[in-house]
Amino acid sequence: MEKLRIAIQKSGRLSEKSLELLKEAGITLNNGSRKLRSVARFFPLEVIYLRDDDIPQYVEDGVAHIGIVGENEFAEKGCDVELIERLGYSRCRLSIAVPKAEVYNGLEDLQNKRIATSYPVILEKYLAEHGIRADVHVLSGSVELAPSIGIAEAIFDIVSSGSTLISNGLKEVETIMQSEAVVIANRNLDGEQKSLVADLLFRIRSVMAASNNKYILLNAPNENLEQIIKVIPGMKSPTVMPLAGEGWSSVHSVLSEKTFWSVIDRLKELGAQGILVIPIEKMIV
Ligand code: PRT
Ligand code: ZN
Repeated sequence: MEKLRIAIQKSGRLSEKSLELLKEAGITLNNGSRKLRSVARFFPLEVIYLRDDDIPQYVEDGVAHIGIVGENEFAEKGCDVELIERLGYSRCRLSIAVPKAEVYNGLEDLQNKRIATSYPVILEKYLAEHGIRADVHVLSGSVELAPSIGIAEAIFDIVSSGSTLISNGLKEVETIMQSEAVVIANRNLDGEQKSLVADLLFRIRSVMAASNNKYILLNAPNENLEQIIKVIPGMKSPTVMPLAGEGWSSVHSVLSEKTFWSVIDRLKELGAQGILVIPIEKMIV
């Protein structure tokens, strides 16, 4: 049987989470990421480990059928591949920053300035769209040092917490894109490869849905039962069972992480008691 080939980052910010995601999807690899490739047990999958910069091209060329990469690399490389899933981890943004002491009133201030970056394609496209002519200076690393050593007046780089900017005396002035880990796929997969991708995505989505949701159990006073059920609609509708003690019911449901705290507050107002919240291992969506 043919194996699906997936490219993931060899070592870096995406590696650990990507391997963990495969593991939670029931895919055990026969060796660690120190190797160049490994073969999965229990699923016809082969993993190849690459630098993240190279992944879009390998997927376009079909050397790997799919890959996990930062959306920023996907956008920068401009390869003809399809973005098939967003994974929600390794989130960051790509922003323009200038020295802290500089007065900044808007994009016009960047006119004819020199901007250092490792992401020239994304930056040039943005500047062109906004009618700004600047000198884009490509650096492969340590971009945030550029202003202090006098090789650029501004930078365009990845920002996460923002502490790297602060420690280099810079301030973020424009956010150009948001990024997260994404799955990209070759555009010319055959039927068997497509069906393996669909199987893998199904597992990945079940893992993601489980981590985005919690199982909740609570005791509800019958007089507020209807309102409580409205607050926690669940996957279909909540399970409701009478309690031995009169006037109370036990309610079981699934809650989204996003609305979690506001729902809990509302449930308490409605007199819910004994609220238990339990992590979900897998959720078949
Ligand atoms: O060796 P290889 O080429 O594979 O790896 P790499 O060094 O190019 O990439 P790596 O491992 O650093 O990052 C991989 C991907 O993680 C990036 O392409 C982004 O999609 C994502 N990501 C998420 C980040 C960050 N967060 C991040 N904080 N990538 C880089 N950073 C760097 C940033 O460049 C800056 O120097 O962290 C610093 C900023 O962090 P804060 O928290 O101080 O703002
Ligand atoms: Zn890289």
